[in-house]
Amino acid sequence: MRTQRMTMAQALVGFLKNQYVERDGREYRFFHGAWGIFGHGCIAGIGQALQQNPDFRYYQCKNEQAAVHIAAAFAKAKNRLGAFACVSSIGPGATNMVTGAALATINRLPALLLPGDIFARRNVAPVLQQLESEHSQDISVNDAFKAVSRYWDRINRPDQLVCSVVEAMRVLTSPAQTGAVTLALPQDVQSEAWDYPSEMFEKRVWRIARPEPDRALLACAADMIRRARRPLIIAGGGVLYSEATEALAQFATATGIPVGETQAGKSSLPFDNPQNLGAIGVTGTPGANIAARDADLVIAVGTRLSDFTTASKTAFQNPDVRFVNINVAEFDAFKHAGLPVVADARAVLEQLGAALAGYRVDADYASCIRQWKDRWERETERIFNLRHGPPISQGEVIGVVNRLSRPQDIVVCAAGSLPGDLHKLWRARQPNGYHLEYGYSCMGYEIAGGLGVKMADPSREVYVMVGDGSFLMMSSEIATSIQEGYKLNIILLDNHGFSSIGGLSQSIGSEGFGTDYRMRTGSGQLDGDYMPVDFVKLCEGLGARTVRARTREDLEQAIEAMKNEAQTTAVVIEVDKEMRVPGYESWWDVPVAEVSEIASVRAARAQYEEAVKKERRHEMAASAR
Ligand SMILES: Cc1ncc(C[n+]2csc(CCOP(=O)(O)OP(=O)(O)O)c2C)c(N)n1
Ligand SMILES: [Mg+2]
Repeated sequence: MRTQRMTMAQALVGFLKNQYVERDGREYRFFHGAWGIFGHGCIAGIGQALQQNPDFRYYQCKNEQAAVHIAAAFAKAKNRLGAFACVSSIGPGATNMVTGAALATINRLPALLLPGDIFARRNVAPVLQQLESEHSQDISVNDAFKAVSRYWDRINRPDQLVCSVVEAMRVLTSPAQTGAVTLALPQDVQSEAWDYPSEMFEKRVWRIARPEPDRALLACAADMIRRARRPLIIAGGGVLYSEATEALAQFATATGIPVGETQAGKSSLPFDNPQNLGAIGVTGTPGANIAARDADLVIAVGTRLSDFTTASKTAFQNPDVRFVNINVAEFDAFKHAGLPVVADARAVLEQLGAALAGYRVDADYASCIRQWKDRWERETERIFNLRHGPPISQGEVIGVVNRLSRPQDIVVCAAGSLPGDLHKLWRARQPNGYHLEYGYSCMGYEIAGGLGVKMADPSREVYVMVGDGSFLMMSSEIATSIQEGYKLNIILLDNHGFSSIGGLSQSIGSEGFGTDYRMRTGSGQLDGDYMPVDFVKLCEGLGARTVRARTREDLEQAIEAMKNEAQTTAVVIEVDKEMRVPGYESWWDVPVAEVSEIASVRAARAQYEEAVKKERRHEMAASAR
């Protein structure tokens, strides 16, 4: 066996840079480099290995959490055919990545995390930043990644690496299993040399399969659809990851079955496709939610059926509703006691289309779909043209950004009130033109995520829409976007606090307590003036040319001007947080205090007790089939 004497870290980098994926006969380099921040726990190991491998580029993030967001966003924008590694020192650098790991795993996005770890040799313990444990020497802070990783290993000897890297690749490239993969790298072992087999550094191509559906299950699915009177498709992120958007459009057009899109699935169809009812669930359109309420068959494609999609299990009220779940992940396919068609979304939609030749929904349903769509277009126009303020309404800001962006451009967002409003209102025109991280809805993802999206396809302009709360949590990667020359267009909506949670607080009777950015006063409460934070200066300080807009006209001008900039720019606009986009035909389960001294809480509890009665136990429906 030919071997090469290398450190464990050198071998790891040597392996990663030779990994490729292939799908539909096209090959892609899998890793596009490593993000990270060096410290004593990695500088002499992975840091040194990156230094001597300039063809595996090192990118310097400003926060390790941001690194993982960049990686997850990049993978999402690449439909999971590309990824980054994320490197950290031991201790706080490592645990900063735990949030990002959870985000990647929950959103089913590949990210390889390489936190430094305490000495395997142990004799110098406790080392700086080590978590000591009295009952075991086999615990470090990196054990925290176990709960949030799809694969986890600690490389205690250099030869272990060979076995672990192939497992890591199996999981990262698996459409059903993918998520965060953590290889914890003890500081001493990173620098230890071993004679690695040379084959480890040869090009390796991981084929991403399109698993075919079981024939009997497919026939059963076709039969269930033929018998349905009010079928509805839910398009989840799996439609995009499988690149099944064309197949979905053909299937929906041929059958006349309408489509509701989840946050991850939005942009599966262009907004003006006649079958597209738009957003579904808690942040859905009235048409999609009425269709869900009455549906006798839900065809769930590539969705996890999260509570935002199922309206906390209240969305489907037809007593006879059944589910056909088309999903590459068995776990998701079995949800709601559905018919589990465990297969690739594109393969199933194509074959199901053929099996349903000649089938169409009845004229009555088709006419409902047209009316719902027309009404929603009118409602969107109303919200886009409120002419409220200043401060302007958030819906109007969305309208301006949407109208002035090109069809191929991408809006990026994650947390706050924007995701719900964007889900409803954003008119997506091309696949992946809508990028919402709503599996973890992680404040702080927006700017870092925007950078990952831009890197995945620099030809598309990226519009990052971010609330003041999210911005204050993590804006650091503005500096990185300037450093790397990837342009972001940032629209910062300042409403002096948390419109989303403030609204939620009102709805549970708590009157917005603790959700405004106000000064503490003599009353002992946060009930003073708004905090004097200057977001224009903050953006400028990080290197982004920034303007303040007050009116709709200011905003239009600012966005037009952004188009002529080569580097990251920002516009800061105050929005009226009370001028909310309403909810439509939906509900979300946030349990209200069962007892309280406050009357408004008691009133909210009474309403809650009524609403919660609508929750259904779909998983129990199997016996009725
Ligand atoms: C890391 C993190 N912490 C807390 C939350 C809970 N949360 C969701 S939205 C929100 C407020 C976001 O504020 P902002 O970005 O200003 O958006 P707005 O609600 O004002 O639209 C909070 C605290 C979260 N989603 N993520
Ligand atoms: Mg806010």
